[in-house]
Amino acid sequence: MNKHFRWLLLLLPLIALPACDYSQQEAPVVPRSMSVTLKIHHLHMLINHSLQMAAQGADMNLMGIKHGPDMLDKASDLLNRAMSGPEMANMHKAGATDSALMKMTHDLAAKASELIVVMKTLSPDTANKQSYFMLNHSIEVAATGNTLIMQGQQGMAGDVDLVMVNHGQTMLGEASGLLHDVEMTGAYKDLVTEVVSMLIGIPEMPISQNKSTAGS
Ligand SMILES: [Cu+2]
Repeated sequence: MNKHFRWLLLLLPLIALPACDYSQQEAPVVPRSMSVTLKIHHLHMLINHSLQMAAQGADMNLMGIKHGPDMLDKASDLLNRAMSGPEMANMHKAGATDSALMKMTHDLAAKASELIVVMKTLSPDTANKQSYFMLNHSIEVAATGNTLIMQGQQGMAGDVDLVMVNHGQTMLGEASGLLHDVEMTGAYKDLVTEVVSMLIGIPEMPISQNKSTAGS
């Protein structure tokens, strides 16, 4: 056996050890100075990801791909986990209930879960499939744009932050362009339009809010 390869085998358990240890630890203690706004923005990003998964699941339902329902269930699970987990409960216990951003996040989650319920009813028999594909793509694009902007706003990556924010804005523009081009009218389009307009509005930036919300 090659000498170096033997060394590698010996080292493997050592490399794995810290990872195992970490998984048995309690959740990391959140510093008191952590911005509540930043935490809500991250929960908001999880909602965005849930919407991205849901849009893909809805497309799969329309195409009759068997993973569609599973994907939509996972999207619902993630949404519930983000909104009903101990992290959100702790923020509410600490009195972070009244902020505009908290309200917006709850409104978005409620509307997203309403949309996912309807997405679960889509099937290859659904009429106007092309319009549904465009609407689902609009959701996906808007959710991605929203996340890019919030990540760029965190000020973690110097001059790249602006690239993130700018591209996020481009994607939000793309999402509303897609909506505009969909000729189909009705409940599904209305619901998608409401979710997309919520994703276009991001009222508070973590950086500018850090001072006012720190320690709360
Ligand atoms: Cu909340």
